Formats: sequence, structure tokens, C-alpha cells
Amino acid sequence: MAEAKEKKKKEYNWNEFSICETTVMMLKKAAEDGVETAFVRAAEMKPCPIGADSACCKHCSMGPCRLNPKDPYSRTGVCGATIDTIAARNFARMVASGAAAHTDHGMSMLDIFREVVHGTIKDYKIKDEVKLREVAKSIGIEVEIKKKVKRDGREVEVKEPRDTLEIAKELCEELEKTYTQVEGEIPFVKRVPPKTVETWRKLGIVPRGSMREIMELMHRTHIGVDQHYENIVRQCSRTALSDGWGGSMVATEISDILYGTPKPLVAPVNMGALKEDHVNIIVHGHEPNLFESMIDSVNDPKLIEKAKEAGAAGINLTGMCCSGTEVLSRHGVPHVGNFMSTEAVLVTGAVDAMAVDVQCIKQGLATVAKCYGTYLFTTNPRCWIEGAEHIELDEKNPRECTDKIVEKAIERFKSKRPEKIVIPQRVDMGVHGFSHEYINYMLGGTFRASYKPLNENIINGKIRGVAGVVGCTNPRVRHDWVHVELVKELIKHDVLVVQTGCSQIALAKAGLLKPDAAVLAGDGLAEVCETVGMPPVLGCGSCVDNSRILIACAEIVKTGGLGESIADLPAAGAAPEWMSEKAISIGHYFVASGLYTVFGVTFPAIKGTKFYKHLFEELEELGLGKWGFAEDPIEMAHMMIAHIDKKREALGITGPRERKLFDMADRRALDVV
Ligand code: NFS
Repeated sequence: MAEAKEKKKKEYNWNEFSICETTVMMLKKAAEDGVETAFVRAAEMKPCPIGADSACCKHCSMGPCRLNPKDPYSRTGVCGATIDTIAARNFARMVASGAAAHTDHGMSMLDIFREVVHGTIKDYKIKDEVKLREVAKSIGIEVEIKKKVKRDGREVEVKEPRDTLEIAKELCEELEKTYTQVEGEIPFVKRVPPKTVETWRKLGIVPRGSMREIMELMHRTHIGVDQHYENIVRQCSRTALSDGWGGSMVATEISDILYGTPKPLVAPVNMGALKEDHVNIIVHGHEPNLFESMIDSVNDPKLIEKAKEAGAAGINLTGMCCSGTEVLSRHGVPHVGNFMSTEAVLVTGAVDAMAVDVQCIKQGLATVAKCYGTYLFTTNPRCWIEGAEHIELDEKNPRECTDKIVEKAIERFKSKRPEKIVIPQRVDMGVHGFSHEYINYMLGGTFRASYKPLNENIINGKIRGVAGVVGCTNPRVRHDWVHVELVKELIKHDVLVVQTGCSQIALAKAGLLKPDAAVLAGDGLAEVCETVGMPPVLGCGSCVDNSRILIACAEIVKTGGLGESIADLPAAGAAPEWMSEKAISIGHYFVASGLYTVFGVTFPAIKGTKFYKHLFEELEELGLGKWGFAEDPIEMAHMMIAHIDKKREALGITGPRERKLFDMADRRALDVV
């Protein structure tokens, strides 16, 4: 057995697993230490070919049934379900699960917000009142009150700002409809361009409330219910939209209100952010509550003193995955790696404690943590891991949990660190924190915040279009490589790239989130970047912050000159290394919102089936976006560019400066913000 392991160890070319230098270093070290990681497990276990093609069904005990992926219409399941029904049902359950993850996260944020507003939670506060008012206004909540006052002996009506807490209470009640409403339309539909909503209404896919949509989707995919792929996909769209314009958007907006709306800042990414002489704590997961409380704990003078007494120079807090990207964007907390680096970072031996909450947390972390004596803590009632210690975070007293974790980390630093600690000495500085509010401000300038300059630069062709490149990393492809090559090819062809999640971290490590990365961009995009001083790749935050991309799309439409619906925009999306069900939900809400969305790695449908054709062609004919698939990043980029060019042609903006959005006179007439 030991010999077999030894043989396998020698066979791997670790550089083929990842382009992330620090991850590769740690994979080599893990192999030397006899520690197994997901990369090795993926190499040793080939994916099930029938499952990968979504040609199997285990929704009842007459099966599980499996169809022949090479000849998918040659047979049906025992109940008679065709490949189209089976694949559509499997896809639908991925949408339901992904949407449930995002909406449950959003609902947790709303739960905290409610208690903050009603004074039962005191550790979190409303930090961004401007954002609170903007969000409230966007869904029709009054943010001013009319008052009658006497002026020069006459009674006149004036408007005064409405009390912040009153607005917050109403906002809370209104946003609850995102989840619990059983009839009607979710509140943020008010932000969607009218033409897009018109298409949704015509197709019957405007979400009512996410709980209802997810429940109905689960019902429909039960044995013997919805057996028409088109009708199943319709409910997939409704459910996914309840995520993008619902659960995820609420998560983003409430996080901004409670913890501050991100503004660009320069911050480090990569494992070199760990410090050997400090107590190292990593927070990994998705909900910012744990992280925000941990920031307070590590800055507590009493705990810092304790760390010093234990011989440390201080306490060093870093993040991973999406909550890491969120606090990187919001506060500049260093980020040590994306999803496929979470085990590798523990191999350094330098991590004293890793605290996790929900989502994208590999069970394998428990084994790797044990090998290096790192304390792994679960903190959320939804996510326990066998082998990890559970210290639950109570939002009413979050410091109890995070202080305890810090104390445990100090204990490990003091007496349980391994002899050999190896920290790869690499950090990549980059600019993060491009909220859609900031993109608005950055392009329009301090006094004329507006998307008009962006639209103008798209119309005049300097910027060819906009691409959202997002999502996971996956050991089935070379880690980070597909993200980086795709983005490089897009910017080379003047496509402005907006990013979130693990993809943002991959590009940060490749150095593309810096303004000087503009040298890699085409002439037009480079000129805009140089003028504004922005990178050609804009990091917008975590995966739920994909909702920022939706809002930006809506703003571009509203600003004018680029069509009337999101489907008209010269824009596209991609998740080149996706792996999770959440990614499918995101992909489908991009598509249902009107965007062409290309996925890499694999796609859970068989080319040539009616279901595949529906997703990849027919949805666009219905006025929505459509799905695309390619494994190769260059091919993927050119599929997106071809789509962008097709949309430019439809808008009549193929030549340089063919249309004028506004001239100097219009500029002067712009509202001063
Ligand atoms: Ni989103 Fe994938 Fe996870 Fe974040 Fe990373 S893996 S779907 S990017 S951390 S959620």
C-alpha cells in the first residue's frame, strides 16, 4: 500500500494541477508529508460518465435508471421518462439547491438586519445609511417626508429626510417578500428594465417568492409530475431569478447596509499573507457575519496581549473563498486563496485556526487540518463536519464564538505548532471592491456619477462589451488556468471584465487586478483604463455579489443607447471552472436575465437532445439569454466576443463613433450628485 502510494506520488506532475505557484508548492509538500488532497482524489477517481451527462435518474425506487449517453433516445427510465425529462429534472434540482443556498444566506442576512433594526442585536449596526436609503428608494419606499412649515408668514410644503430606523423597518418588511410572498412579484423586480420584465411576464417567469419557487420546482421534479422539459425549464428560470434578483441581491444589499458598501482598495492575495511569527486565523465560507465579528476579536487589545504572552508578534487574520472576497473588497483583509487552495493552505502548517460557516467547505479539510494540528471550527448550525469542533455563532453575542476561536488559535500557536512550517513567500497586490455604485461614480467622476461614460465608450467601440467572469475552481481542470486565459483573451479584444468569487482571486494572483494590467488590453480598453486609472478587470466581491453585475446591467440599459432590455446588451457571462449547484443557479439567472452564459469543465446535458437545444438555442428565441459550453478558454472567449459583436450589430454600433450618446452640452446638463 505504502509502495503504491509512493509510486502514485512520483507520477504526478503537480504543475499540471494548478497554475497557482503557492498551491503547487503546497501540493508537493502534502505529497511528501503523505497528506491527500482533492486534486489527488480527482486524479484517482474519474467522474461517472453517465452522471456527468445527466443521463441517470434516481428520483424513485423503480430505478435508479440509466440511459445510454451515446444513444440517449434508445430507451427511457422505468416510468417512461425520456432523456429530456431526466436531464431537465436533474438540472432543475441543481437550480433549486443552488438558489436555496443563496436565498437561505440572504434570509440569514435579513434576520440579522431585522434584529439590528429592532435593537435585539447590538453587535452589528447600520453602517451605510446612504445605501439603506438608495435600496429603499429603488423599491418605492418613501425616504423623505412632507412637512408644512411657515415661511415669510406663508405655509409651504417642504421635504425632510425620513427617520432612518423607520425606513429600515419598512425595508425589512418589504424585503421579506423576496422569500415568503406567495403571490405577486418580488420587490427587486422594480429594478429590472421594463422590457426585460415584459418578457418575463409573457413567459410567466416573474418570481413570486423564492420559498414558493424552490418548493414548486422540487414538487415538479418529483416522479410523475412535470414531464415536459420546456415547462421544467420555465420553472428553473423563475426559481433562478428569485435567486439573482432575490436572495442573492438581498444578501449583497443588506451586507452593504450593515458592513459598508465596498470602494476600491489595494489589498494582498495569496499564501504569503500568512505570517510565521503571528497567530494565523483563516475565516472561510460565505456569510460575512462570522468574519465581521472575527475582525473585532482579532483587534481586541486583550486578545492581542494574550497572543503576545504566548510569544506571537500579533494576530494575523486572513480570508478564503467568498466571505474572504467580501471582506477583501470591503475592508482590505488579505485573502489567501480560492476554493481549490483551501486544503493547500493548511499544508503550510502555519494556520492555527480555520473557522468556517457555510458553503464550499470541503469535508477533506478536517483530515488535512488534523494532519497539521490546525484547529478547524464549524460555527453555523447548518454546517457541522465530523472531526471539526463546533462553536456556534449566536448573532446576539457573536464575540463569544469568535473570541473562543482566537483563544484556541493562540493555544495552538503556543504549544501545538508543527516543527516545520513552510509559507510560500508570495503576495499579489491588486485593486478590489468595485461595487456597482463605485463603477457609476468612477466612470462619471465625483460630480457627475453616471454610467453614461461607460455606455458612450461601448457605443464608440473603445469598449467592445462587458463580460462577467465568475465562479468556482475545479480540480477537473488546471486550477486557475481557464479563468486567467479566458480573461486575458477577453481584455485583449477590448472586453471589459467584471469578476466575483474564486475567479476574481485567480485573476488577482495573475496580477490582472492592477491598473497596469491595461498593457494586456486592446488599444480601446487600455485607453479607457488609462484615462480613468482603473484595471481592465474589476473585482466586485463574492458570489452573491453577482447581483451587482445584474444591477450594473440594468443601469446600463436605463442609461440609454444600448437597447431596451438586458438581452440587447453587448455582454456575456462565464463560469469557466464551475463545480457547484450554486453556479448552475447563477448561470441560469444570468441566462434568464438575458445574457449569453458560457460554462467550462462539463455541462449536465447531452448535445443533440431537445433539452440541450432548448437551453443553448431556444431560450434566446424567447427573448432571454442562452447557455454556451466550451472547455478551451480561447474558444470560450471567442464565443463570447462573437455574441457581443452580434449584439453590437443589432444595435447598429459596429463602426467607431457611429452614434452619439451625449455631447458636452449634455454633459453639462447632467445632474450634479
Ligand atoms: Ni461561487 Fe463556487 Fe464557492 Fe464562492 Fe468559490 S467555489 S459558486 S466562487 S467560494 S461560492
